[in-house]
Amino acid sequence: MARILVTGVAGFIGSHTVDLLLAEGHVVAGIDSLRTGKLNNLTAARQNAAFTFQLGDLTEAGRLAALVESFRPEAIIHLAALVSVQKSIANPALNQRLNFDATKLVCAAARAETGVRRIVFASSAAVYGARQDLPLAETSPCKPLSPYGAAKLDSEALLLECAQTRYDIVVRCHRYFNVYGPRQDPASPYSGVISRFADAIAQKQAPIIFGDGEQTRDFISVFDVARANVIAATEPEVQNGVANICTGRAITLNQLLATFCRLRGATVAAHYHPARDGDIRYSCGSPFRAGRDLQFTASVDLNAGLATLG
Ligand code: UD2
Repeated sequence: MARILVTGVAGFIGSHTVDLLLAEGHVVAGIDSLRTGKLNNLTAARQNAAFTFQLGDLTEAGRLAALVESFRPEAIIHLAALVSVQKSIANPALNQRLNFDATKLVCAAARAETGVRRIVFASSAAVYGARQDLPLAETSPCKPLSPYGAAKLDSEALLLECAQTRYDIVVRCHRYFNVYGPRQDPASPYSGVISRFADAIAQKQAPIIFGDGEQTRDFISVFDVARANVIAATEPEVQNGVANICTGRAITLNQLLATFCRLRGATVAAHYHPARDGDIRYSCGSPFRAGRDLQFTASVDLNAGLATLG
């Protein structure tokens, strides 16, 4: 049993991570500003006496330090973020505060005397930019194309530097690929494509495909992502490092929609819109390093994962 602090706990990935931590018997404190997170995502967690929730913005002066001081976590899973490439372009200052300054505060709060021994950080495949050398390995050069990707890459560097030179802590940076699953909010045009397709099919509307639908993505279930987070935060042998959290398998959006239709017994034709500016054509990660470093392999196959959606 460990004491774990989760930032961004009411978000899509945060809430699944806390559910798994609690199921495994850990004691969890969570903080979320509810800027995009939702209290509803924590309905189950909040009924568990091993969970405490704090509403607040962790970048407010002193807030994170006070929480670490009072809760005394052994590990911090830092998921709080501005989770949108497009919003990071529209508002670089907000991106800097939520995606980089917050990481600095997590580093500072994890000084040795507070007892924090591990940090798990939500990085992103966005650090790679539009690379052609697929599957993407962690050794591929990183050329982020957005403030979001740049802040994630800078945060990784800061955390690893902290771990190597200043603090007695282990840092794991998780480069998530395209995460999907229950509780992903379909509300914005920039929400994850699987949540958008699921929502359109449920509303009996035509899903929108940007471009020709032949772009590929490596979709990973949020249940697998939560498991990777829990392993990285709690398994004793884990060492510093960066790893893709992906399946190693990619499909096109046209194949994705066809799979959806087959599973739902629906017949829907997509509306094809012009491709989005800056859209990456092909994306697929190598899962090798997560297997080697964390003994983590994605286990939810896409058909089974799509079936868990409402
Ligand atoms: C994902 C992440 C993003 C960043 C990036 C790094 C999500 C939601 N976003 O962006 O945070 O890490 O990867 O490369 O996981 N699309 C449609 N119809 C829709 C919505 C999307 O065709 O209604 C297309 C979209 O143009 C893109 C693909 O589906 O080609 C995936 O889009 P996305 O927004 O789910 O994720 P992505 O890969 O742009």
